This record gives sequence, structure tokens and C-alpha cells, in this order.
Amino acid sequence: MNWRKLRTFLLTVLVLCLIPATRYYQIDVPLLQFLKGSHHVDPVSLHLSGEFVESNLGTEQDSDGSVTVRMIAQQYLFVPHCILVPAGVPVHLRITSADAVHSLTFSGTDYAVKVLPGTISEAQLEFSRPGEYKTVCREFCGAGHYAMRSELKVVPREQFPALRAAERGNCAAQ
Ligand SMILES: [Cu+2]
Repeated sequence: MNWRKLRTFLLTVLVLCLIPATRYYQIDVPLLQFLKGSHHVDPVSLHLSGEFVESNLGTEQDSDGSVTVRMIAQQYLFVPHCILVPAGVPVHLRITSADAVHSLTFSGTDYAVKVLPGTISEAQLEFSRPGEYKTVCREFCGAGHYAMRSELKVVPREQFPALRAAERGNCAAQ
């Protein structure tokens, strides 16, 4: 085998190895996020076990007064459909996708969170005043994309701890 053939052969092997590697590691996920490792989650079993089971979604009060919101984006809705958060406290958002790439935005704000299957996107949000925001998907994700919207309701800070779990997921009840 001469050098030219060997070079072509090695190059071909390299390219063939790279294709499954990019699929497996989802190369479009930022490298830093990949290196952190803990951001990985299996999109197929989201609803069955782990952080994103249904009972764990929604708003959770943290011991330091801030809140954590866990959500799933999927074709074509955000789960839960309604999110309640207190005004003026840090909101730690953790969201992942069950299928395609989505982008979670809140009408009237600059917040935009890209949501990818297989990884957890994190964002720090804060809403200073009580009010209602439409949560809208801004990444074309398929035929039903234009209907993919839900609601975030910001309630007065002192009112939030008194809400029962069921009320924290019901925008109409307030
Ligand atoms: Cu969409």
C-alpha cells in the first residue's frame, strides 16, 4: 500500500468515526455544557423517572427564598401549561425538551432560553412586578409551532408561600 492510499484510507476512517460521534454527543450543544456532564438527560424517559417526572414539574420554593421552576418543552406545548412565580425573587429555570429544539421566551421581556433534547438548559430569571406573561416558543419546531404557548403568572411575593401545590399550577384560580 503506498502512502497516498494509506492517507485516503485513514481519512475515510476518521470521517466515518466522526459521524456517530457527533450524533452521540450532540455536537450542537455548547461544549462547556457538555463538559459539565450533569446536564445530560434522556429525552425518551423524561416522564418516567428522574428530575422531570410530572410530580416534580412546576415551581418549587428553595430554602433561601428563591424558587426553582422545572419545565418540559415538547411538540407543541410547555409542561406545565401554567407557571406561577413570586415577584422580585430569583427564579432558577431548568428546562429540557422531549423531542425537537424549542426556544422558550416570555412576552415583553428579553428572556429567551434555547431548549434541546438530551440536555438541561438553565437560566436565571427575575420578574419584578406581578403580572401575566405569555410564554411563547420562538424556534420553529414543526406544524403546531405557532400554537405553542402557555402562561407565566407573577404573584405578589408574600402571597406565594401561602399557595397550595395545586394552586401553583393553576393560572385561572388566582
Ligand atoms: Cu416551536
